[in-house]
Amino acid sequence: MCSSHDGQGDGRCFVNAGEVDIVKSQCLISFGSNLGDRFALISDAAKAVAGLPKVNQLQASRLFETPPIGGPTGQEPFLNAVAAFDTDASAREILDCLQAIETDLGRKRRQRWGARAIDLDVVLHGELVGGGPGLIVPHPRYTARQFVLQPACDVAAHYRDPRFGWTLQRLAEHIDQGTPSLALVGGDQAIREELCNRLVAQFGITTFAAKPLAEPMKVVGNAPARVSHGRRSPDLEANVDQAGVPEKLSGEMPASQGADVGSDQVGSVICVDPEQGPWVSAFMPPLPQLTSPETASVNVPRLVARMQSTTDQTRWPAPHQMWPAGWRWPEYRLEIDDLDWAVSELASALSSMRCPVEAVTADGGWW
Ligand code: A4P
Ligand code: MG
Repeated sequence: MCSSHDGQGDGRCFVNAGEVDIVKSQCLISFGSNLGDRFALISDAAKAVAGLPKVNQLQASRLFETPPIGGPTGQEPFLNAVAAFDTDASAREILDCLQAIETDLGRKRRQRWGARAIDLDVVLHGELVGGGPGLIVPHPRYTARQFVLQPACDVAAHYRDPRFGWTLQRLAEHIDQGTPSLALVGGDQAIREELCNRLVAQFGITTFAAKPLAEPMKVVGNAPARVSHGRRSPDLEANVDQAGVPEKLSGEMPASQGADVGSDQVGSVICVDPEQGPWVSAFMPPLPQLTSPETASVNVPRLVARMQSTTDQTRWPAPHQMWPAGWRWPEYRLEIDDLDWAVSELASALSSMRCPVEAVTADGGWW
């Protein structure tokens, strides 16, 4: 999509404008509306974004109708779409512009995840993993949302998530396979168990508790592996579950980049009845090699839900805290400051992996 002579293959390109090299990023934004004249609102929003001075070559997806996921009951269906464009504006500048457009179009913020005239989010911005106060990029929830991923496949199927490197096409297909499922990682074991207990009690979701392991483990590449000071290869092929599947674990990063995890963070292989429906584990099961057909198995979590506590001072944790180097499995970022909210968000994430997404236009020319 970048028109420069000097594409970097990483979502950025450099355009030589006389003396100065301007870095252009590939940006993906999402549109949602489920209040008022949805079609007029969403097309006015797309026109306004396309008219911004630093937005180049905007391409819109088809428009899709989708049932509301999460939030108060009784909401109308959404119209959803995405747009991809090149820009030399920062993600912060784009968000500021999107919020100004939302305000111009009459958005009132009454209730989180409540019905809204127009919602404009920054999904991806080049290689950015970060943001600042009030800005999180990549968007923390998009990896679970077919109402973002399906439209994204129209115009940005080849974009890659900078955290784990998968294309959006692969991510959309991955979410659609197997069974909606999440493996909780990070935070305290007690909180992960508490979230699972509440998911069972409130939503009847199948959950798996962690079994303590006999020996300390660390995460290497995207999988738990024995802690060792020796050569890496035997460790990378170790299976953490003695009674488990003889699946080779993948190890794409040097062991030194593995994230240390407590022995309560990894557990045994998941064994789900294919009819059982969505599940959540309070631990990280061993993951198959990324190229293995086993990635589609019902026993493999679709996403790793990384739990994150925030404070007023650090609403925005440093990116390395959220996404330590070495992870190669798609992630979902979950704030756990409010456990009630976190439980409903997990249930919504599972629903949004399979929410029906119906195209209502033949192409992206609706605006
Ligand atoms: N913010 C942080 N990062 C970003 C980002 N990357 N892009 C902050 C946009 N905003 C970001 O957003 C809340 C705060 O998020 C803002 O202050 C902004 O600085 P908001 O738009 O004021 O409120 P919201 O949209 O209700 O909250 P939130 O948490 O952004 O909700 P989501 O994730 O956008 O989900 N079901 C269907 N079918 N279709 C939908 O489009 N959307 C939602 C809302 C729920 N269910 C849906 C849909
Ligand atoms: Mg929003």
